[in-house]
Amino acid sequence: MEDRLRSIEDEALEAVAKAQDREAIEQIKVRFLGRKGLLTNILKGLGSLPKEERPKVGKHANQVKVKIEHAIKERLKSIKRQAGPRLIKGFDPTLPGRALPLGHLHPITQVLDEVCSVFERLGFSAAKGPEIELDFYNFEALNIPPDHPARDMQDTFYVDEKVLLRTHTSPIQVRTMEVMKPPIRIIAPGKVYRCDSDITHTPMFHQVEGLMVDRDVSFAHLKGILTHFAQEIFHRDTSVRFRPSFFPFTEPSAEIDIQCVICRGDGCRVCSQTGWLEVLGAGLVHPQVLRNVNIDPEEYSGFAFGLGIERIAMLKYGINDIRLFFDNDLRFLNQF
Ligand code: 2NM
Repeated sequence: MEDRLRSIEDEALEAVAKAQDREAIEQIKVRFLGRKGLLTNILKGLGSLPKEERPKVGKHANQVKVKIEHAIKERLKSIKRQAGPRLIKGFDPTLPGRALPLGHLHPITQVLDEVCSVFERLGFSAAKGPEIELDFYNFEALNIPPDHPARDMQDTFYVDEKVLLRTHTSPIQVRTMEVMKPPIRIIAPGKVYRCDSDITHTPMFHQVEGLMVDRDVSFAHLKGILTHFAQEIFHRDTSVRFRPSFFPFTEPSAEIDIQCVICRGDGCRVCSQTGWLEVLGAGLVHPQVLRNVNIDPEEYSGFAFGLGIERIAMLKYGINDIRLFFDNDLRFLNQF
Protein backbone atom coordinates (compact mmCIF):
# COMPACT_ATOMS: atom_id res chain seq x y z
CA MET A 1 0.00 0.00 0.00
CA GLU A 2 2.86 2.36 0.81
CA ASP A 3 4.40 1.65 -2.64
CA ARG A 4 1.04 2.24 -4.27
CA LEU A 5 0.76 5.68 -2.57
CA ARG A 6 4.29 6.62 -3.66
CA SER A 7 3.56 5.74 -7.28
CA ILE A 8 0.26 7.70 -7.19
CA GLU A 9 2.18 10.68 -5.82
CA ASP A 10 4.90 10.47 -8.51
CA GLU A 11 2.36 10.02 -11.27
CA ALA A 12 0.17 12.93 -10.07
CA LEU A 13 3.04 15.38 -9.58
CA GLU A 14 4.48 14.57 -13.00
CA ALA A 15 1.07 15.10 -14.63
CA VAL A 16 0.64 18.45 -12.83
CA ALA A 17 4.08 19.62 -13.97
CA LYS A 18 3.23 18.76 -17.57
CA ALA A 19 -0.25 20.33 -17.51
CA GLN A 20 -0.45 23.29 -19.96
CA ASP A 21 -3.93 24.63 -19.17
CA ARG A 22 -6.84 24.63 -16.71
CA GLU A 23 -8.53 21.79 -18.53
CA ALA A 24 -5.54 19.48 -18.06
CA ILE A 25 -5.47 20.39 -14.35
CA GLU A 26 -9.19 19.61 -14.07
CA GLN A 27 -8.64 16.14 -15.53
CA ILE A 28 -5.84 15.50 -13.02
CA LYS A 29 -8.13 16.54 -10.17
CA VAL A 30 -10.79 14.10 -11.35
CA ARG A 31 -8.28 11.25 -11.88
CA PHE A 32 -6.60 11.53 -8.48
CA LEU A 33 -8.83 13.51 -6.12
CA GLY A 34 -12.32 13.12 -7.59
CA ARG A 35 -15.13 11.07 -6.09
CA LYS A 36 -13.80 7.96 -7.83
CA GLY A 37 -10.23 9.17 -7.94
CA LEU A 38 -7.22 6.96 -7.27
CA LEU A 39 -6.38 8.60 -3.97
CA THR A 40 -10.00 8.86 -2.86
CA ASN A 41 -10.41 5.11 -3.41
CA ILE A 42 -7.47 4.38 -1.13
CA LEU A 43 -8.88 6.62 1.60
CA LYS A 44 -12.28 4.97 1.22
CA GLY A 45 -10.69 1.52 1.43
CA LEU A 46 -8.85 2.23 4.69
CA GLY A 47 -11.58 0.33 6.57
CA SER A 48 -10.68 -2.94 4.91
CA LEU A 49 -7.05 -2.76 6.09
CA PRO A 50 -5.78 -4.52 9.21
CA LYS A 51 -6.55 -2.21 12.19
CA GLU A 52 -2.88 -1.56 13.07
CA GLU A 53 -2.01 -0.39 9.53
CA ARG A 54 -4.89 2.12 9.18
CA PRO A 55 -3.39 5.16 10.99
CA LYS A 56 -0.06 4.96 9.18
CA VAL A 57 -1.56 4.47 5.70
CA GLY A 58 -4.25 7.08 6.39
CA LYS A 59 -1.66 9.65 7.41
CA HIS A 60 0.48 8.91 4.33
CA ALA A 61 -2.52 9.11 2.01
CA ASN A 62 -3.47 12.50 3.44
CA GLN A 63 0.09 13.77 3.00
CA VAL A 64 -0.01 12.71 -0.66
CA LYS A 65 -3.39 14.43 -1.08
CA VAL A 66 -2.05 17.69 0.41
CA LYS A 67 1.07 17.54 -1.82
CA ILE A 68 -1.02 17.05 -4.96
CA GLU A 69 -3.43 19.84 -4.01
CA HIS A 70 -0.47 22.19 -3.36
CA ALA A 71 1.17 21.29 -6.67
CA ILE A 72 -2.13 21.94 -8.50
CA LYS A 73 -2.54 25.33 -6.83
CA GLU A 74 0.99 26.44 -7.78
CA ARG A 75 0.63 25.15 -11.33
CA LEU A 76 -2.66 27.05 -11.79
CA LYS A 77 -0.94 30.26 -10.66
CA SER A 78 1.80 29.94 -13.27
CA ILE A 79 -0.69 29.02 -16.02
CA LYS A 80 -2.65 32.18 -15.14
CA ARG A 81 0.54 34.28 -15.26
CA GLN A 82 1.43 33.00 -18.73
CA ALA A 83 -2.03 33.53 -20.17
CA GLY A 84 -3.13 36.94 -21.53
CA PRO A 85 -1.12 40.17 -21.09
CA ARG A 86 1.73 39.95 -18.63
CA LEU A 87 0.86 42.26 -15.79
CA ILE A 88 3.95 43.65 -14.11
CA LYS A 89 3.66 44.67 -10.48
CA GLY A 90 3.55 48.46 -9.98
CA PHE A 91 2.85 49.10 -13.66
CA ASP A 92 -0.56 50.15 -14.90
CA PRO A 93 -0.82 49.27 -18.62
CA THR A 94 -4.04 51.26 -18.95
CA LEU A 95 -2.28 54.60 -18.34
CA PRO A 96 -1.85 56.79 -21.50
CA GLY A 97 1.59 56.65 -23.12
CA ARG A 98 4.20 59.35 -22.67
CA ALA A 99 3.51 62.20 -25.16
CA LEU A 100 6.09 62.49 -27.94
CA PRO A 101 7.78 65.90 -27.99
CA LEU A 102 6.19 67.90 -30.81
CA GLY A 103 8.36 70.06 -33.05
CA HIS A 104 7.29 73.36 -34.56
CA LEU A 105 8.10 75.60 -37.50
CA HIS A 106 11.39 77.51 -37.40
CA PRO A 107 10.85 81.14 -36.28
CA ILE A 108 12.04 82.37 -39.69
CA THR A 109 9.45 80.14 -41.40
CA GLN A 110 6.79 81.42 -39.00
CA VAL A 111 7.57 85.08 -39.80
CA LEU A 112 7.88 84.32 -43.54
CA ASP A 113 4.42 82.69 -43.51
CA GLU A 114 2.99 85.58 -41.50
CA VAL A 115 4.39 88.21 -43.89
CA CYS A 116 3.12 86.29 -46.93
CA SER A 117 -0.34 85.91 -45.45
CA VAL A 118 -0.66 89.69 -44.88
CA PHE A 119 -0.11 90.22 -48.62
CA GLU A 120 -2.18 87.20 -49.67
CA ARG A 121 -5.13 88.69 -47.79
CA LEU A 122 -4.63 91.80 -49.96
CA GLY A 123 -4.85 89.72 -53.15
CA PHE A 124 -1.14 89.03 -53.81
CA SER A 125 -0.17 85.52 -54.95
CA ALA A 126 3.19 83.94 -54.11
CA ALA A 127 5.52 83.18 -57.05
CA LYS A 128 8.67 81.06 -57.11
CA GLY A 129 11.91 81.08 -59.04
CA PRO A 130 15.39 79.52 -59.15
CA GLU A 131 18.02 80.34 -56.50
CA ILE A 132 20.76 79.86 -59.09
CA GLU A 133 20.04 82.69 -61.53
CA LEU A 134 21.28 84.29 -64.69
CA ASP A 135 23.02 87.64 -64.39
CA PHE A 136 20.32 88.90 -66.79
CA TYR A 137 17.40 88.32 -64.38
CA ASN A 138 19.29 89.25 -61.22
CA PHE A 139 20.89 92.47 -62.58
CA GLU A 140 20.56 93.41 -66.23
CA ALA A 141 16.77 93.34 -66.55
CA LEU A 142 16.54 95.30 -63.29
CA ASN A 143 18.45 98.22 -64.77
CA ILE A 144 21.56 97.43 -62.74
CA PRO A 145 24.45 98.32 -65.08
CA PRO A 146 27.59 96.15 -65.36
CA ASP A 147 29.70 98.56 -63.29
CA HIS A 148 27.14 98.87 -60.47
CA PRO A 149 28.60 98.23 -56.98
CA ALA A 150 25.85 95.64 -56.23
CA ARG A 151 27.51 93.35 -58.79
CA ASP A 152 30.79 93.44 -56.90
CA MET A 153 32.37 90.05 -56.23
CA GLN A 154 32.32 91.02 -52.57
CA ASP A 155 28.52 90.93 -52.47
CA THR A 156 27.56 88.40 -55.13
CA PHE A 157 28.36 84.68 -55.22
CA TYR A 158 29.17 84.01 -58.89
CA VAL A 159 29.06 80.52 -60.40
CA ASP A 160 30.59 81.81 -63.64
CA GLU A 161 30.46 84.98 -65.77
CA LYS A 162 26.72 84.73 -66.40
CA VAL A 163 25.45 82.53 -63.53
CA LEU A 164 25.15 83.51 -59.87
CA LEU A 165 23.21 82.89 -56.64
CA ARG A 166 20.35 85.40 -56.64
CA THR A 167 21.07 88.36 -54.35
CA HIS A 168 17.37 89.27 -54.06
CA THR A 169 14.08 87.71 -55.18
CA SER A 170 13.49 90.44 -57.81
CA PRO A 171 14.41 88.00 -60.63
CA ILE A 172 11.16 86.17 -59.76
CA GLN A 173 9.27 89.38 -60.46
CA VAL A 174 11.13 89.91 -63.75
CA ARG A 175 10.38 86.33 -64.85
CA THR A 176 6.72 86.78 -63.91
CA MET A 177 6.40 90.06 -65.86
CA GLU A 178 8.03 88.36 -68.87
CA VAL A 179 5.25 85.76 -69.12
CA MET A 180 2.27 87.48 -67.49
CA LYS A 181 0.66 90.70 -68.61
CA PRO A 182 -0.96 93.21 -66.20
CA PRO A 183 -2.84 93.20 -63.93
CA ILE A 184 -0.04 91.61 -61.88
CA ARG A 185 -0.13 91.31 -58.11
CA ILE A 186 2.52 88.93 -56.74
CA ILE A 187 4.86 88.40 -53.83
CA ALA A 188 8.22 86.67 -54.23
CA PRO A 189 9.36 84.94 -51.03
CA GLY A 190 12.57 82.91 -50.82
CA LYS A 191 16.23 82.44 -49.95
CA VAL A 192 18.78 84.93 -51.24
CA TYR A 193 22.59 84.94 -51.06
CA ARG A 194 25.13 87.67 -50.39
CA CYS A 195 28.78 87.36 -49.46
CA ASP A 196 28.43 89.04 -46.08
CA SER A 197 28.62 87.82 -42.47
CA ASP A 198 28.36 89.63 -39.11
CA ILE A 199 25.80 90.01 -36.31
CA THR A 200 23.19 91.44 -38.72
CA HIS A 201 24.17 89.60 -41.95
CA THR A 202 24.35 85.94 -42.98
CA PRO A 203 25.46 84.64 -46.42
CA MET A 204 21.94 83.26 -46.91
CA PHE A 205 18.81 85.01 -45.70
CA HIS A 206 15.12 85.24 -46.61
CA GLN A 207 13.36 87.96 -48.52
CA VAL A 208 9.82 88.78 -49.49
CA GLU A 209 9.39 91.15 -52.38
CA GLY A 210 6.13 92.38 -53.80
CA LEU A 211 5.00 93.73 -57.15
CA MET A 212 1.80 95.25 -58.44
CA VAL A 213 1.46 96.37 -62.05
CA ASP A 214 -1.71 97.72 -63.61
CA ARG A 215 -3.14 100.89 -65.14
CA ASP A 216 -2.88 103.91 -62.83
CA VAL A 217 -0.94 102.24 -60.00
CA SER A 218 0.46 105.08 -57.90
CA PHE A 219 2.71 105.81 -54.96
CA ALA A 220 -0.47 106.28 -52.89
CA HIS A 221 -1.30 102.58 -53.37
CA LEU A 222 2.22 101.67 -52.25
CA LYS A 223 1.90 103.86 -49.15
CA GLY A 224 -1.45 102.38 -48.19
CA ILE A 225 -0.35 98.78 -48.63
CA LEU A 226 2.96 99.12 -46.79
CA THR A 227 1.40 101.08 -43.92
CA HIS A 228 -1.19 98.34 -43.55
CA PHE A 229 1.58 95.71 -43.66
CA ALA A 230 3.62 97.40 -40.88
CA GLN A 231 0.55 97.70 -38.67
CA GLU A 232 -0.39 94.04 -39.20
CA ILE A 233 3.10 92.71 -38.46
CA PHE A 234 4.05 95.04 -35.59
CA HIS A 235 1.43 97.05 -33.74
CA ARG A 236 -1.94 98.22 -35.10
CA ASP A 237 -1.06 101.87 -34.51
CA THR A 238 2.62 101.75 -35.55
CA SER A 239 3.69 105.03 -37.22
CA VAL A 240 5.32 104.67 -40.64
CA ARG A 241 7.76 107.06 -42.37
CA PHE A 242 8.71 107.12 -46.09
CA ARG A 243 12.21 108.53 -46.78
CA PRO A 244 13.48 109.31 -50.29
CA SER A 245 16.08 106.77 -51.44
CA PHE A 246 17.59 105.28 -54.58
CA PHE A 247 17.39 101.90 -56.29
CA PRO A 248 18.31 101.36 -59.96
CA PHE A 249 15.01 99.48 -60.54
CA THR A 250 12.56 101.99 -59.04
CA GLU A 251 11.84 105.70 -59.58
CA PRO A 252 10.98 107.33 -57.29
CA SER A 253 12.40 105.11 -54.54
CA ALA A 254 11.85 105.12 -50.80
CA GLU A 255 13.01 103.47 -47.63
CA ILE A 256 10.27 102.82 -45.13
CA ASP A 257 10.81 103.16 -41.38
CA ILE A 258 8.52 102.17 -38.55
CA GLN A 259 8.37 103.78 -35.15
CA CYS A 260 10.94 101.95 -32.95
CA VAL A 261 9.35 98.82 -31.49
CA ILE A 262 11.64 99.01 -28.44
CA CYS A 263 11.34 102.66 -27.28
CA ARG A 264 8.17 103.55 -29.25
CA GLY A 265 9.99 106.56 -30.73
CA ASP A 266 11.78 108.03 -27.72
CA GLY A 267 15.23 106.97 -28.93
CA CYS A 268 17.26 103.97 -27.74
CA ARG A 269 20.25 101.82 -28.68
CA VAL A 270 18.29 99.65 -31.15
CA CYS A 271 17.17 102.69 -33.22
CA SER A 272 20.46 104.59 -32.68
CA GLN A 273 18.52 107.31 -30.84
CA THR A 274 16.47 108.14 -33.99
CA GLY A 275 13.16 106.63 -32.81
CA TRP A 276 12.84 104.91 -36.22
CA LEU A 277 13.72 101.49 -37.66
CA GLU A 278 14.20 100.79 -41.37
CA VAL A 279 12.14 97.76 -42.45
CA LEU A 280 11.44 98.03 -46.19
CA GLY A 281 12.71 99.34 -49.51
CA ALA A 282 10.23 100.25 -52.22
CA GLY A 283 9.36 102.44 -55.17
CA LEU A 284 7.54 102.73 -58.48
CA VAL A 285 8.95 100.26 -60.99
CA HIS A 286 11.45 102.06 -63.26
CA PRO A 287 10.06 102.55 -66.81
CA GLN A 288 13.19 100.87 -68.20
CA VAL A 289 12.47 97.72 -66.15
CA LEU A 290 8.95 97.61 -67.62
CA ARG A 291 10.36 98.08 -71.16
CA ASN A 292 12.86 95.24 -70.49
CA VAL A 293 9.91 92.84 -70.08
CA ASN A 294 7.81 94.33 -72.90
CA ILE A 295 5.32 96.17 -70.72
CA ASP A 296 4.52 99.65 -72.06
CA PRO A 297 5.31 102.20 -69.31
CA GLU A 298 2.96 104.68 -71.03
CA GLU A 299 0.06 102.31 -70.45
CA TYR A 300 1.02 100.64 -67.19
CA SER A 301 2.73 101.56 -63.95
CA GLY A 302 3.66 99.53 -60.93
CA PHE A 303 5.08 99.56 -57.46
CA ALA A 304 7.53 97.11 -55.92
CA PHE A 305 8.95 96.58 -52.47
CA GLY A 306 11.37 94.29 -50.68
CA LEU A 307 12.08 93.27 -47.09
CA GLY A 308 14.35 90.90 -45.18
CA ILE A 309 12.58 88.31 -43.03
CA GLU A 310 15.45 87.89 -40.54
CA ARG A 311 15.46 91.62 -39.90
CA ILE A 312 11.69 91.67 -39.30
CA ALA A 313 12.01 88.65 -36.97
CA MET A 314 14.86 90.29 -35.02
CA LEU A 315 12.81 93.46 -34.48
CA LYS A 316 9.64 91.55 -33.67
CA TYR A 317 11.32 89.35 -31.05
CA GLY A 318 14.08 91.69 -29.83
CA ILE A 319 16.96 89.49 -31.07
CA ASN A 320 20.34 91.18 -31.47
CA ASP A 321 22.33 88.51 -33.33
CA ILE A 322 21.01 87.10 -36.64
CA ARG A 323 23.24 84.02 -36.29
CA LEU A 324 21.00 82.68 -33.50
CA PHE A 325 18.48 81.76 -36.22
CA PHE A 326 20.99 79.44 -37.88
CA ASP A 327 22.72 77.82 -34.87
CA ASN A 328 19.65 75.60 -34.36
CA ASP A 329 20.21 75.56 -30.61
CA LEU A 330 16.98 74.12 -29.16
CA ARG A 331 17.24 76.38 -26.10
CA PHE A 332 16.72 79.27 -28.55
CA LEU A 333 14.26 77.62 -30.96
CA ASN A 334 11.99 76.23 -28.23
CA GLN A 335 11.05 79.79 -27.26
CA PHE A 336 9.03 80.26 -30.46
C1 2NM B 1 13.27 96.41 -53.21
C2 2NM B 1 13.08 97.78 -53.19
C3 2NM B 1 12.45 98.38 -54.26
C4 2NM B 1 11.82 95.49 -56.50
C5 2NM B 1 11.65 95.90 -57.79
C6 2NM B 1 11.27 94.80 -58.49
C7 2NM B 1 10.95 94.69 -59.92
F1 2NM B 1 11.26 93.48 -60.36
F2 2NM B 1 9.67 94.86 -60.10
F3 2NM B 1 11.59 95.61 -60.60
N1 2NM B 1 11.24 93.77 -57.66
N2 2NM B 1 11.57 94.20 -56.43
C8 2NM B 1 12.23 96.28 -55.34
C9 2NM B 1 12.02 97.63 -55.35
C10 2NM B 1 12.83 95.66 -54.29
O1 2NM B 1 13.86 95.72 -52.21
C11 2NM B 1 14.47 96.41 -51.16
